[in-house]
Amino acid sequence: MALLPILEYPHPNLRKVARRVEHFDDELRRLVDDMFETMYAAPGIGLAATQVDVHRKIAVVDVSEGKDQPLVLINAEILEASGVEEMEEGCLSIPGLHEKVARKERVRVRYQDLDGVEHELDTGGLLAVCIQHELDHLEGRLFIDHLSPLKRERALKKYEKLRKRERA
Ligand code: GNR
Ligand code: NI
Repeated sequence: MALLPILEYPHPNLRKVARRVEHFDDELRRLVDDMFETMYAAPGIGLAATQVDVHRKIAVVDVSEGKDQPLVLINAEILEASGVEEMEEGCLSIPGLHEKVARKERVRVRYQDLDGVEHELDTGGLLAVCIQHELDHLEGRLFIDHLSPLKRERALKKYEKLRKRERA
């Protein structure tokens, strides 16, 4: 197991679009193990492969209180989405910035597990928001992309200040 470095905004590779996973092998298992370790250590409730500079459709999620409900989503797609929900989001790739984002309230997701077996999941609440956030990363999108131009401008200025303070 190993902690992986997380890319931070504005790293250009955060904009890359991930490709499908074709081989469900030991290399994939090792990467997923390392992604979980990195996510739990951060700590975070989700992590997309894009954030660790691997451009494959892989995301790990655990929104449980006890951090004991790991979920691996490979080649995930949203089949159906409904409703609207606003939630405050953060991102390990934009550390320190938290903004309200409007997302779909419920999603039906089709994905494969580590063995390549297909599953469907119908969910809402924090898990639905987190899944949408992670699938966005795999398409090169960040939560700030969902803000209005004005809010996004303000958020990025805030982030710049946070960064400068951290470097000082
Ligand atoms: O740890 C995380 N918290 C979070 C809170 C609200 C909505 C989404 C998230 S995901 C984030 C971890 C992360 O950056 N995943 O890509
Ligand atoms: Ni994120």
